[in-house]
Amino acid sequence: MFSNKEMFTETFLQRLEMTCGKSFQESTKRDHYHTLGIMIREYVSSNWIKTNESYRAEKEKQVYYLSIEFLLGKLLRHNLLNLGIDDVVEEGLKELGIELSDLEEMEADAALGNGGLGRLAACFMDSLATLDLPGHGCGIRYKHGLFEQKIVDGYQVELPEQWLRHGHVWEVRKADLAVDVPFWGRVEAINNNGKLEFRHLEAETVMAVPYDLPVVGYQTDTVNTLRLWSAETTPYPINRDIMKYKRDTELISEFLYPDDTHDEGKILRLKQQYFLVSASIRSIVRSYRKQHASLIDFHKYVGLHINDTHPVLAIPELMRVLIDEEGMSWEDAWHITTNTISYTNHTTLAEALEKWPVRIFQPLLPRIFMIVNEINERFCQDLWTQYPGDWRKIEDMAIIAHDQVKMAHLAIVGSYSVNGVAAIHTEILKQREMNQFYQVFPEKFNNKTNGITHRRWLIKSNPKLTSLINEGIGTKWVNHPEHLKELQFFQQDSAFLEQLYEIKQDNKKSLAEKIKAKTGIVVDPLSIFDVQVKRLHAYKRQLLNVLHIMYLYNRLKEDSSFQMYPRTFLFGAKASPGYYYAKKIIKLINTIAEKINNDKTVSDKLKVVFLENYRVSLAEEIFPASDVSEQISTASKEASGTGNMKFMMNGALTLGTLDGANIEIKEHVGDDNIFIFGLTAEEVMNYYQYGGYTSVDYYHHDKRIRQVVDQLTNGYFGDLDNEFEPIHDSLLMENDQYFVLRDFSSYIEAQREVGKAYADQNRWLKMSLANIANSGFFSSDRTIQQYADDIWNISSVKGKVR
Ligand code: 26V
Repeated sequence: MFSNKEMFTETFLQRLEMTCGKSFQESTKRDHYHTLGIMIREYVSSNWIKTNESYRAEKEKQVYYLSIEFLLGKLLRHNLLNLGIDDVVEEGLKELGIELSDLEEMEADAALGNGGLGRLAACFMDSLATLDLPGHGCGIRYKHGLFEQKIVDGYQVELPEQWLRHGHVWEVRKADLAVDVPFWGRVEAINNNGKLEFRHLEAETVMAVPYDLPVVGYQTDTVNTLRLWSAETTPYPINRDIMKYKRDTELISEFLYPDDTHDEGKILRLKQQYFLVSASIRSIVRSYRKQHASLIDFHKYVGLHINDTHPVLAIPELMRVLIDEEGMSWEDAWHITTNTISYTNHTTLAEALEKWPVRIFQPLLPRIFMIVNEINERFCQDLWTQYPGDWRKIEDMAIIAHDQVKMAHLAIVGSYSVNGVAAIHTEILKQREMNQFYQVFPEKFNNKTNGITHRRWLIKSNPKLTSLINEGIGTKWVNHPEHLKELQFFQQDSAFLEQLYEIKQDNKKSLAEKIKAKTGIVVDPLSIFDVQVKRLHAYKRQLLNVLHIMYLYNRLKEDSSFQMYPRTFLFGAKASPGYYYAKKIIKLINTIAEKINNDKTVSDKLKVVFLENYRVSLAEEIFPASDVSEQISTASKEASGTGNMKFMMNGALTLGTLDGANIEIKEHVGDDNIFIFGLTAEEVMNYYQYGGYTSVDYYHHDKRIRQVVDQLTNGYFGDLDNEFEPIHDSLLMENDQYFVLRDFSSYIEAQREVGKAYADQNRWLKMSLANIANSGFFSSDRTIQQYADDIWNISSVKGKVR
């Protein structure tokens, strides 16, 4: 049906009538979108079935990527591109007077994630299928993804996200494959001929129903599966209060990351985690059992990867299945489990490391708690043998201590591989945060620097740049992105550089139009587009960026001879609903934007725009239109960053600290093609360890700092009832935990260099080209190949399949 334009239009019209029950004349864009989606899914389904059949026939080892987040975004154009039918479809639709881009507008972003961690999982799905690797995703089908952000009077307002309102055309509900997941109740031990057996009684059972999404690889027949679980009531609940049971059950897959500041939210979060792993493992084991008589070789055929600690209950859950359901000994079960599970750490921030109070964990998951307890006791015994008498060490490293279950400790002890997501992050894990574990299990630790799929973040989102690259170096880079390096041949080619310039300008104009339409603000595409888009967090230091803008504004107002290249500062960020400080920063950005954008005396130099509701689909419009990539986290805090890679691949230059993957970006582009400033991770960690930083000194000794900090509270940007006092206090009273003032002067300096470099267009274009040319390393294809080779031990099934 997609082999040529005519066949496509004919089938499309037929299907439209069949699926929507309307004539073409009556039909809407939504009907067209829906019909096209169904056609594509149908087209994919025979390869989907074949892929699964061949995996079974070949008994290929399968890897399951367990993640509480999958930030997929839109799938229509992505699927068309991967299937290689985007041109046929686009042209066919045109014949019918339909614009493909209009249909894309109909699709809601699948926003089942908060930020980098969830988007990484989505990029990995794409790379696994494209590299013909037998790897699948397991997640939760949240009814409401990440909230929709509105800015009202400068403040963030959260609305429930409604991606399922019109259905999700890519999913297939598989009600016959539902599994039961038990909560609460009690465990009874029975002596069966001298062998202790455990039964979980009086549990409240939830039915997990899978919804499968096909994961289509690029130019390959491989179609993997992303299985998202939805919580439903079982047909025969034993419960007294049926309404409460229904509410409690459906709540499990209702929202992504409910607020967990209170116990009720905490229980729900833990329920979600067990729901995900238990449903996934039950269904994996069920299909495994159809192929294998026993589970004794399970680890040879199945890998379970846990994306951060959220799915770490996979460890005790697999133990439970092997012991309670398969009747294995603890030792056999432990051997299998610790050869099945691998774990990625995504942060060293203490407040983000998960711990669960025993008072919540034990009653909710009584059997799982017993198993975690046993794992802990055996681990502590081992430590005692290795470090006899060292109570302190055992207390520090225990999985359960002070009535808390430490999920990261469980993850390290119960898995065979622990990886960080950028070289420096892994070093910090090994040498600092997880050093005690590194000493016990050095062989487990390894690095896998993150990557992004160039198919979405370059080919799909920046078609003009893609064409230019193809004209220059052919298309080999599409399958082997390291070939982007060949673009360096054009360093001296002024015609090529000129085209690169034109493309960036076109992309900036499109974004400028969008900004005008959305906000009414007019921005000049000839100004530098200086962009910071990412979750809002103190450690990412959006505040440093804002203070610098205030500084520029002050200079412009006070010194008529002050020279600067015109700039447009763009922000996009969601603040977690309970994160008070982060919300203040959003209000601050909007407050200074209001004043600056309405001041005619600076309007040819400075604009500030906060883009509402930052999400995958908006990101795809921003990266191609950016000149400067703000990666200004406090060194040592950003595990990797992946936005930095998306900017680079689209020719934006990084202005950043020596943190996360910025360091590797610098190594790949060279020192001359990046702007680095600020403290090193080493210096930051030394300050934390030994003290020596007094933010107030910087305030007193640098009048640029004094001026902007004072302006937070003196009404300069409008009289706002001490609105920004908490920010002011974080800098001066709480000694500026993220070293904003410490790095301020160095940042101003680096920003000045950016302006100077941009003013020399030829120099800038060469730098930009060097960034694109060296971005191949940051393709998630490279990352996933490393996971496949070094951690999972799986290989391409190309040729082996069918
Ligand atoms: C979560 C939270 C939640 C509670 C408030 C504080 C806080 C701070 C950080 C986090 C992050 C959790 C893990 C995470 O999302 N890590 C991100 O993973 C990306 C993919 O590996 C990586 O590029 C980012 O640097 C890292 O922050």
